[in-house]
Amino acid sequence: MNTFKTYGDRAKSHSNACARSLLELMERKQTNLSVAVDVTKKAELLSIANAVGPYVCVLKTHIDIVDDFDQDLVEQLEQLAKTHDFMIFEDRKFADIGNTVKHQYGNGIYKIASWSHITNAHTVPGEGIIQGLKDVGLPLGRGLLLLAEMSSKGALTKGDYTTESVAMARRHQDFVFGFIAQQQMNQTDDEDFIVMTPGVGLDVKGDGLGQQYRTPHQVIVDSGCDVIIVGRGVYGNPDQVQQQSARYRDAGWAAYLERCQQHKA
Ligand code: S5P
Repeated sequence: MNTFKTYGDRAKSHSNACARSLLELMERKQTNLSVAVDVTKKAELLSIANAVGPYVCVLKTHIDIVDDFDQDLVEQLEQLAKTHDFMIFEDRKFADIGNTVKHQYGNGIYKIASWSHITNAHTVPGEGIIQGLKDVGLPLGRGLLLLAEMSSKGALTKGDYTTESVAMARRHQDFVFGFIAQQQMNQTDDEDFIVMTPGVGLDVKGDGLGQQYRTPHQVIVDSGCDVIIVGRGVYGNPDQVQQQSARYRDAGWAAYLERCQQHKA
């Protein structure tokens, strides 16, 4: 069992620069909400990013689903990240050999490494994927999350797969600062991986395509995760984006304060 530390305490002692920036931001802005903006039009993506900006620590993108992607979109997203004080996480889920992911991360139309503070990778190809991404991302001060567990029904990310993924992260802590997972992954008091958790919803339990939702309370208090990732729960109703982001921010932060309180008691 780990000694409990606040986001602020962790920011002070974390060895990974990207993790430090994120934890400082969460403490400063009092939010552990990441919004996943999975929309296909540039204008809509920018409008949602602007509306949720004040409430999030991280804005998560799937840049390859945007029909009218251009360089200006990236520049505007970077500007919004500065204005509202959030980090950008391109959810690219790299899954190839090291040499290929180097190009996918740094080159092509999207040049992800040039603008996305955080990205993520599957561990299925083995450790070379981390080294390849690290060659490109570390000199730019970027950070990587490994997909240790997925939220969807029937996911194969369990048992030895998850254990091995954590072991890989442990060997690359200068670049890998945490996981996409459904529970806390630290095994000793020295470890401080950040766990960002998708599959979060307050109103529904699933989406008919395998997604499974838990509440912010279940994720933060019961499972000890750090950041809630919410997509359709926030942007699903276009008239309520701001209200829903405030609602999820409040729920996520209340859950975090409850966890702090439990550990003080
Ligand atoms: O296991 C996972 C990992 C990820 S990154 N399950 C997920 O749902 N995600 C992503 O989180 C997914 O790609 C989507 O962008 C977001 C969840 O969206 P929602 O609309 O279901 O909240």
